[in-house]
Amino acid sequence: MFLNFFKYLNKKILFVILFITAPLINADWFALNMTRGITDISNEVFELHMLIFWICVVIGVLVFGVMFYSMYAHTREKNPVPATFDDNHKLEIAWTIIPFLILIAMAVPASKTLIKMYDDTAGDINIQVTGYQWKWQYRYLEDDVSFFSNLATDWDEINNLVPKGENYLQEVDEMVVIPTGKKVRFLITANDVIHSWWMPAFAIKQDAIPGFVNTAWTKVDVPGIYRGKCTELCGKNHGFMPIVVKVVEQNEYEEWVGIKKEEAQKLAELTTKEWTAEELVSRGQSVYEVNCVACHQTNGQGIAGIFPALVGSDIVLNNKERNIEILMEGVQGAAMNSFSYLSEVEIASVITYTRQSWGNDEKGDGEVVVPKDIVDYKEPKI
Ligand code: HEC
Ligand SMILES: [Cu+2]
Repeated sequence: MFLNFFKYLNKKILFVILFITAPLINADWFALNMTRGITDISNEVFELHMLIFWICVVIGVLVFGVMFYSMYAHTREKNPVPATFDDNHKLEIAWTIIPFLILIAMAVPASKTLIKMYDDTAGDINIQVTGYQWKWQYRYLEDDVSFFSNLATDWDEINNLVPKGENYLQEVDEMVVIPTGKKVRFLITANDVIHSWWMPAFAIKQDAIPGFVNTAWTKVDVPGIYRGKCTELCGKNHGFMPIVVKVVEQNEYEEWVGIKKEEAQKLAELTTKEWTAEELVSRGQSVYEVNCVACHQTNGQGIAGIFPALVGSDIVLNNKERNIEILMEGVQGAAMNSFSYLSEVEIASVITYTRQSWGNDEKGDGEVVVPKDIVDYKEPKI
């Protein structure tokens, strides 16, 4: 049967096979391989990967070689009288011992590297990484700096309305910044479902699991911007929570930390300040005029059947929690988008403005929403 196959392998068929495989020969096979990364560990991982790959290739060639040779050399035509021996102890011992030795030979270097990777002792810098649906939060434990890192790709690119940019789905509004030459330890966890923090250039891929803290570490010597993504299917926007790490020199890092601390300070001042209702209303009015009038109209009446009136709306009158939630999350499937990109002060003041204007203050509970309420809303609910 096997030989029959060759009999029919005439020139025409050969040509067809060549035609089909030619594009494969052209393909850039090296682009399919694992990348080398830029840290010592990632290089070790790459070397291990190649070592084991070649061991597999050699075993594959030997085993399939023996198999195909046997099929070819011992057909019934060539060997009408089959051999009658059954076992061969020497051979059996050999094919037990040799694979065992091969496994040991692979396990020793692999374990050495794994032990290095799983070193969970404190780093010079320790960053808590928390996965959210669908963004990452980073807390620099020593410096009390903390921020969310959101996808920065324009939704028009995602919806194919404009051409896609160079770092399509690989760009964020705030990068994680780390210095060169320092051991950075990541403490990886999640707030809602399981995510996974993957940074191929550092050979880090660690599950982010609610209630657990997994660790990973790196020491990078080459400044640059490195990109990764969430690699645990975590819901609708799983493909929209990239990871971007910017590695800079120590002095640049210190400068960045300084700016971050200052920002936090300013925000804390604004959010902890005692706001009066009047201050919020007057700020809120300008926020409303910029962001809301297009739909809800200057007089808060909306447009019947399309945009609901905020005047007399039960949510605006009596439901502070839902009011905040609508502004922060938007309404799925409706023109009401999330305004969470506004500052805490802007969101609180625009809500207060709608609750205090157009006679709403007399009909409803008239409760004021202060920036602190928005900060509390954003804080992870544990
Ligand atoms: C592009 C149009 C649009 C803009 C801009 C817009 N909204 Fe809305 N808004 C809507 C629509 C549509 C709904 C109804 C959503 C639903 O429940 O289906 C809505 C609902 C609401 C509700 C809930 C009302 C109720 O009774 O259900 C509030 C509160 C609200 N918007 C406040 C705001 C504020 C404050 C702004 C400005 C920061 C704003 N909206 C900007 C379209 C818009
Ligand atoms: Cu995720």
